[in-house]
Amino acid sequence: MKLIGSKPSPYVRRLRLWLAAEDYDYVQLDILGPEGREALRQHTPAMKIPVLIDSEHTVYDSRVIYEYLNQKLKKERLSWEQQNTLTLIDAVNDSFVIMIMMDRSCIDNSQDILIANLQRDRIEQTLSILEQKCQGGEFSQWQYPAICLYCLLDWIEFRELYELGAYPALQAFKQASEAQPMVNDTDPRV
Ligand SMILES: N[C@@H](CCC(=O)N[C@@H](CS)C(=O)NCC(=O)O)C(=O)O
Repeated sequence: MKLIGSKPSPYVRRLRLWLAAEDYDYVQLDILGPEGREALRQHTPAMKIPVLIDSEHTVYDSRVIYEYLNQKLKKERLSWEQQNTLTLIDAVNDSFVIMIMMDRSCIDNSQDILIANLQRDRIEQTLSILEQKCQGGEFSQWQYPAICLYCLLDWIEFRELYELGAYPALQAFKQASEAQPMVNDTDPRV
């Protein structure tokens, strides 16, 4: 079994943390460099990481890879509420990716323009709900939703995307999660 990813990607890191106790090969690419793009093209027309290759199956998208592996490894069962939480985490993560891509394309993402306003609205709404869920104990077990949340929060800090001072429960959760397996080994700063 082979996971294709990159070190900074929070979508890849979540799977690496969730698979901390499993035996598999990890292939790291620079997806914006010419060699990495060529390698990625061999595995997915969507040109996004992560990609999982497991004998005859090639699986795209972290959520689908999680479902595929969870069915295979029978690690945990998520409630519909937890599935919704995953959707919220993905939504805010995707919004931050759009903001970064605007910035890298020399589009000022602090402007009052539709694409930036939509992302800011989603980020504000979603982080508030995640703060409430965290206060309510929804991330007390180190299951996939907690792992995804940790990867999002640490990536926000790493990329200096947002000031999380208004979300004390999320900050405390992030700090407490730093002792979990593979967190140090997958730190994008190292
Ligand atoms: N929904 C996808 C999102 C994956 C994603 O956006 N990955 C980024 C890296 S963090 C990527 O590959 N971006 C390349 C691109 O957008 O061209 C998932 O959960 O796997």
